[in-house]
Amino acid sequence: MERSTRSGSVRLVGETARAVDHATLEGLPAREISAEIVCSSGDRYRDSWRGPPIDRLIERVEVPVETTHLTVTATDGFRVCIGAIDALEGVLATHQGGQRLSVDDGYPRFVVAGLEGPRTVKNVAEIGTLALAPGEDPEAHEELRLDRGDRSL
Ligand SMILES: Nc1nc2c(c(=O)[nH]1)N[C@H]1C(S)=C(S)[C@@H](COP(=O)(O)O)O[C@H]1N2
Ligand SMILES: [Mo]
Repeated sequence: MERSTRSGSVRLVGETARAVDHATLEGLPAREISAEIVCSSGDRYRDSWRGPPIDRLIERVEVPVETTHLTVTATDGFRVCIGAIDALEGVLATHQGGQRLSVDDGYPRFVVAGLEGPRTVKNVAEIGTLALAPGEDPEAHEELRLDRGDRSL
């Protein structure tokens, strides 16, 4: 599988759906945030992340008014479910520390300041909206443990 080129796209799914290809992503107004990535193994590093803001991206589709959470799914099936208010503060990073991310580095990567490292989704393929009932568990909509031996989550 070719992983070094940015030939993919990111699907936005609300009431309507739309794909934004990687070339388009590069040309959108970007926001830079500083976020600390903390892995549950104890490793941590702080870096700057720049890319199109999630709030501006998702407004390219019709967002249901009942939306409480956003799901962010990667090409490898990894998925997080984040409260919409927090998720909208994030970026779909195309750059890390001023350097353009490669697909092997996780391009494009969902990052929110304060979000735990394991929930910063690399190689985002889809951003969707979800309306959860009060008391419903967002983690039931996540896929953090892929069938891989090298995971330290
Ligand atoms: N698509 C995808 N994103 C992912 C993961 C993954 O397996 N697939 N692992 C997560 C975990 S557990 C961690 S700790 C961080 C690791 O990020 P790093 O390589 O920049 O340290 O990526 C997160 N994002
Ligand atoms: Mo991790």
